[in-house]
Amino acid sequence: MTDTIRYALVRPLPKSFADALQQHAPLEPIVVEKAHAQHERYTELLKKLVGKVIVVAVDEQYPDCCFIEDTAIVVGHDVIISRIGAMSRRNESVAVLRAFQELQKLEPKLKIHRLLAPATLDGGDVLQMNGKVFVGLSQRTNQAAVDQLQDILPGVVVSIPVVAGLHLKSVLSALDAHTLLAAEHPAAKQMAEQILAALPPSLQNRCLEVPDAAASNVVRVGSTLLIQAGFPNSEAILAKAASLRGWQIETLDMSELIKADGALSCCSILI
Ligand code: CIR
Repeated sequence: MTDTIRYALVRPLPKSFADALQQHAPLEPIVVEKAHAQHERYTELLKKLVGKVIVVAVDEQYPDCCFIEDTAIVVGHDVIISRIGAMSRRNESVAVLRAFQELQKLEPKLKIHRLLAPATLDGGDVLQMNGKVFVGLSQRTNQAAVDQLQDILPGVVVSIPVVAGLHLKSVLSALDAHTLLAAEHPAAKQMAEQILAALPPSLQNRCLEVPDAAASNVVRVGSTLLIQAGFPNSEAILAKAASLRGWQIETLDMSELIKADGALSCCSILI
């Protein structure tokens, strides 16, 4: 997460969203209209907070295409188009590559790279914090992707085995350069310790825990912190952390996207 975000890429939620991949069937089925409204509110909020929101056209063949975070990562001026781990999602990145090629006309410093087979990587496994790029080795992201990223971004990539959740950021995110936010869960704690140990040393480095896994993934745009609605105990902790830093909180109800394992960060790429 950076402090000055100039662009956000989003992709609308398709009508086929009920067929999105799910690790476990939810108790209640996805209500697509509600999911659509939740995603719209997320997009409208980004439009208020970010200079320019680029909307990549929806593609009904890809029920998961609204989870655009998985298709690319941006580190400084380097854009890395990923090769998504799930076969049914792999070609979602084609339209995102085109959007970045268009953006490159406005921002010629952007350099576009592509991960190549056998690498697979989902952007949800990539956590950027204080100059480091942590890459979760998960069911979706493999060592070949880490190796290719190390060549593209020398000296900053650190791999972390994902021991819980779909992605590294299913149970973790960066609140600020020194504060990692993690779910109160032994596996999240284990991954958080490895991340803290690899950060540039500082007495300020710490981990803030929240009781709900869904609330551990937040998005910060400048001084606004986007958090999940519906988790009051976690919200109280996040509200205090935000107020200490002089930030405002915006709560977003993403209940229907959570049913398809979507976290808050997964619905945008912030540049
Ligand atoms: C999937 O299984 O790929 C989607 N249903 C969820 C992807 C969520 N992505 C993310 O949090 N970055």
